Amino acid sequence: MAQSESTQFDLAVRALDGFQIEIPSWGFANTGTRFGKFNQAQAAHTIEEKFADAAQVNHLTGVTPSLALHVLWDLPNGVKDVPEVKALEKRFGIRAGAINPNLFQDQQYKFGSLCNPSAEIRRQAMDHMLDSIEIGKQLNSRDISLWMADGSNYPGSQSIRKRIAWLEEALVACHAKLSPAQRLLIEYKPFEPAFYHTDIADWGMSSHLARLAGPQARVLVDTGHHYTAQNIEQIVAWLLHTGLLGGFHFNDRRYADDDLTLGSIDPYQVFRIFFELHSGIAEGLGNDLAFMVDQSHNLKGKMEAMIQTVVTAQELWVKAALVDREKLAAFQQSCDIVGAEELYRGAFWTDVRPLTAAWRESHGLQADPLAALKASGYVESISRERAKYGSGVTSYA
Ligand code: RM4
Ligand code: MN
Ligand code: MN
Repeated sequence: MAQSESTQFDLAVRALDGFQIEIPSWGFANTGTRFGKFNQAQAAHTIEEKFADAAQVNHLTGVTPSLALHVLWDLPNGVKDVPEVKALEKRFGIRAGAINPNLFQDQQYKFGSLCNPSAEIRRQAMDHMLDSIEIGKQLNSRDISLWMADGSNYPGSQSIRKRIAWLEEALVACHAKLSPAQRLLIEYKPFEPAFYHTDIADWGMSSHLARLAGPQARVLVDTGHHYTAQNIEQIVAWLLHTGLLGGFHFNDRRYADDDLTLGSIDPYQVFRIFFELHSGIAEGLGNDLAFMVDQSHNLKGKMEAMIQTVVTAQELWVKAALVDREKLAAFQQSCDIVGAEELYRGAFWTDVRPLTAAWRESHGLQADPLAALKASGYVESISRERAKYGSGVTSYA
């Protein structure tokens, strides 16, 4: 029997009330591919502008109260920039989110950071990690989100095992500096910018490092950091089961780390991941997950892309919440394949947009955040204001 409308609305409310998403500062900046960037008039150039844009997204969606920061791009003077960030938090009503150390842009990291054969460069990378941990402490931000570009391009050119040992040593030392409220999230990526081997290439390596580093370390799953056809929901299920799942960088991909907006290529995959999360959370697992966005809006308008992402995430989150897990368990137990599959994909095919719109209205928000953005004139106004920057862009963000 199909669910009644009121059952669906109750499930949607419960799901959406508990669902918040962190957005990244670099999603508002001019970013691009290794071939180039297409500048946008609306792009944010300063941390103040990034906070302003994040506040606008939160104003329109009501579910993005924090902004992930990249140390080099947002706090170029390290801890000295903390007071400015604190002032912005207050002014815009947006919290500083995960702190992302940057161990990939400086020239000395050509052959790696925490895995560099040079002890001196490893120490510099470690100093940056320690600064990042201190920034996190001062901003009361829970997560240090570590992604490294470390790896090698040619077989035989580096000792894979020596680099494992250097990394283990570094992460144990980082963990020892965390406050009890902090966590270390370890992100993996199979390739790029290194093309032969990446030092943390998959969730097995991240899991090992997290376990070894200590109890406050967890794995970060960036949905774009998988090979084509990899079963990401299975990885998520394993990480929930082992208690090692720390959070996500959401985006979508077609070929590699494309950083497209969430659900734009394969919404069913996001649904399948979300279903695993709902069922894990219902069983008391993964209650402290960080849901973050990591996208690069090279062609799409930045504000529009961010709002689309949040709205899509909410829609897929509700769809996954609609799966009747008790019924599904019964189908699974009796090995009724078609029964189980029809129930599962039935939820995916439900049009939940009226439910998400009703939830927004019941929370004093506009039913359609994208239309509300258009009507607000915000994009035109920041584009005019930011015309003063011209078209020169020097760094990735
Ligand atoms: C990486 C990874 C990191 C992000 C950088 C900019 O591919 O996804 O999380 O900080 O890109
Ligand atoms: Mn990422
Ligand atoms: Mn990435």
